Amino acid sequence: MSASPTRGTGKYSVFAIAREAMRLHTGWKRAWASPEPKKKYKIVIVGAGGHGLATAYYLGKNHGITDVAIIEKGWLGGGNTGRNTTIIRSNYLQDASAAIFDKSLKLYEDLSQDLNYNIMFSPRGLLMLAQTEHEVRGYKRTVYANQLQNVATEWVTPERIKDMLPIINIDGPRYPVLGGLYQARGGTARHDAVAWGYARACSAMGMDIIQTCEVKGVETANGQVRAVNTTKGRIECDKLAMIVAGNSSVLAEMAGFRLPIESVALQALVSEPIKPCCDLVIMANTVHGYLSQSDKGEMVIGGGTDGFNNYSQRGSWHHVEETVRALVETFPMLSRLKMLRQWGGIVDMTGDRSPILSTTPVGNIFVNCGWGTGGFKAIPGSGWAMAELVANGTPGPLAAEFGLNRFREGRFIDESVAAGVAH
Ligand code: FAD
Ligand code: PYC
Repeated sequence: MSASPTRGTGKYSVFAIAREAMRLHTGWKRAWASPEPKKKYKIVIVGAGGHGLATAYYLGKNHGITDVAIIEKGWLGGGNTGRNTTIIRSNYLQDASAAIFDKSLKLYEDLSQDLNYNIMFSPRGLLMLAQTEHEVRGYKRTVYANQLQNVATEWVTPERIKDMLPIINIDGPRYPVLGGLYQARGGTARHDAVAWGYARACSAMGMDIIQTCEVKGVETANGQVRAVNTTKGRIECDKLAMIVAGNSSVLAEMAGFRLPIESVALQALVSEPIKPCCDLVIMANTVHGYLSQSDKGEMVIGGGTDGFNNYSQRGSWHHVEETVRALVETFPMLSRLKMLRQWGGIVDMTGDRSPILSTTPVGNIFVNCGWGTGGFKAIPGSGWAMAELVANGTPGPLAAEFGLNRFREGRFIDESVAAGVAH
């Protein structure tokens, strides 16, 4: 079934399932290898979240570079990639954002086939509710901008919203629903599967994914990186890509430069499972809440970020209450649900709420961070653009606007409204 016992698993298919069924599923191979690090790699990527793994994948697929290690201090996908609420959309305002987020959405549409791994992409439709006049103006502006960007979104009336989603109360006394920004191609995917699918493909290409290996130091000389010092020893590299989300400032400090990033926890929670009642992804940004229903039937719910900077990867009681209280006027049925569990992830916020894909003051170090509360949807597009940047040493068209120099030059890409999550 596979060329090597530790690299790749052969093609997943109906025939493979049938064959394994015949031999009681004893023939499946591990989806990715777990090697010890080599002394040196051409490219070392720190962070085996979605963005790090996707960068590695497109380095191999688009640029033919496979001498790559992806180093992860915990387990792959165990950071924000495995902690998010999986919303995928591309209804951003600025042209540079629409380009990278829509590229990402297009890659998501075929990703299961491309990776030969079911990422459970579910383009069920995404609706952002307008509950103040200010939001009506803002979202209509986004619809017009999206038309110019060839991103299909539309303005929908409260009556159509009620038709689409019977559980909604559009006549709330404080925040009635005045309309919404709808993207039919938006939806969700299984977050772990995105990480696992990319990891399997990277491993099959011969790349090393090294888990439980923390980068503790970055060795530089003459403005170039030489090696990283890790809990599994020193690893040399020709180029280093730092893709560590909420830990980006910590890594940058090791290499001797600063990033305009603040780290803060974003929390989410799920309810007990119930019958299907919500086949859209809904964001209610005025009240700071959003929800969708998982395949298991749980209502997946999130709110705004914590109100203070922190590195906490856990939930807090008051957040459950605040978030559900905010949503109950518009979704009264939530008041009758038991909440099952909650968690948090450390998100990496920039001042303009747009990401950084950039060269750095150290010649051969590249950084990808600042996706903040919204980077799950960007994983394929970001990986594609970052691979181009790392392979060529200069950004391609998708990454060009997202360099660090924009903060020095005042060319902000303001997406604080489109981010859709209160910070
Ligand atoms: P991560 O997945 O965090 O990966 C970074 C990795 O780097 C981690 O695994 C970490 O362990 C590793 N690392 C850090 N330091 C070191 C070190 N020194 N050495 C080695 N490894 C290191 N986005 C959306 O688009 N839609 C959503 O619905 C959505 N909901 C969210 C809900 C929550 C509760 C949270 C927390 C985030 C949400 N996001 C959402 C944001 C999204 O999850 C992130 O933007 C995205 O997952 C970031 O991916 P990443 O690969 O950059 O980071
Ligand atoms: O970016 O769409 C988003 C999002 C929704 C919830 C958290 N982030």
